[in-house]
Amino acid sequence: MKIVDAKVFVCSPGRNFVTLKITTEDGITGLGDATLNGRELSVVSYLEDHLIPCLIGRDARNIEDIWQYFYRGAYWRRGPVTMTAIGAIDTALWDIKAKALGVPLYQLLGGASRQGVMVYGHASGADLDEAVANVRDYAAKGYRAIRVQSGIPGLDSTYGVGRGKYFYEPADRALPPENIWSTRKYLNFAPKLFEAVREAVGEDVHLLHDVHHRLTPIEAARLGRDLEPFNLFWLEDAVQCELQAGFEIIRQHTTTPLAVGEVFNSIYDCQELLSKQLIDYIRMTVSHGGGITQLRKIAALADVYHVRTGCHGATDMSPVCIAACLHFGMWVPNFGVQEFMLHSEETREIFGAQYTFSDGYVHPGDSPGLGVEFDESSVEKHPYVPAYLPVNRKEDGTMWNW
Ligand code: KDG
Ligand code: MG
Repeated sequence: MKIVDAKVFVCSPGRNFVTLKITTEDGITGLGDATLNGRELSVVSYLEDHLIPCLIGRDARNIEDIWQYFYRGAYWRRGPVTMTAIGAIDTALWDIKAKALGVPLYQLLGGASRQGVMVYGHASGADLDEAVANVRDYAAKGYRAIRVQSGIPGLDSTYGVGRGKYFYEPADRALPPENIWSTRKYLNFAPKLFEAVREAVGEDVHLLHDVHHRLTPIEAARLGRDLEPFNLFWLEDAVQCELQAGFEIIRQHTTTPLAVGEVFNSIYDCQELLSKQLIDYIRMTVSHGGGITQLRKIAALADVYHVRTGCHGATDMSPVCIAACLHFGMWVPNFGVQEFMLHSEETREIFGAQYTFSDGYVHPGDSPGLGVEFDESSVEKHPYVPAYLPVNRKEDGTMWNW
């Protein structure tokens, strides 16, 4: 089953998406998401200039060998650009194989381990009252798990807080805007937010929170401890994750479960966190984590250490990546939760995805492959636009994490 064509499409139906389509000699096509928010064109070049010329003519059935060829074969390993490009090829090849065998992808991975994939929605608000109202709204819609973010009193704008009720974090179509951050204001406010949310929705709903890497380990330890009464499902990206030993400090002080990994791209990025049992959920996703081939190895390693999956699934991953995560989540034994947000209507028109939400769970559908139909003819209507997420500075102007 020779690969005869591989094309990269860039479109911007509200956000930029990079999509790889691979075609075999039998006319079977497979899709991969190659979107790397704010650095999209670097992956386009990596695919078009370096990988696709080496891909044409290979046997699409040899998914593992092709993964190893691109990973081991290049002198330069790892990194978000490389691994997103490899991930897109890998996902497209799994899509092709499942279509060739006439089964939904989760069947090929090992079959269904559950009836549906529990997802978490994003409830946020400009202030505490609006955030609480939106959490109630998500609970009423049937979400069993809800991520809660809120504007912080005294700070003008904070990344992670939605603009619009369901579609948050649109990248700005200009150079990156600058937000101002205060750890003191945040740490004083966050427990009040979760106290109000618990009071509003009770104990049954899982609550999650994303810190976007903004604390130091001892600050994160304090936050984890202060949030213990509100029984979080997870506290995400509490600190920047380059210094993995930092997590030991957090662990010494709190039983709040920790999630990390949306910016990881290699199994070596999480090996220490997993083997030392420093986290509870691994956030790596199919597109940035080197595809399904690497993610299933990471999940197997995580399982040994009681760590469960929680794939990144914000709206800067296209429906192709979300579908792949949902198939993965149907099968993976140590599944935790899947992030899930509504894509814009224009995005849903271009990427006809089969997955459906019901009662807090999403099912990927049962058509062969990923279950995503990509409408190439609409791509031209939505050309690429340079766009960036904000950067973060402390109140005195010092550059900070987000
Ligand atoms: O591109 C970055 C976003 O996907 C990210 O900031 C969203 O942190 C995020 C999340 O958990 O969804
Ligand atoms: Mg996050």
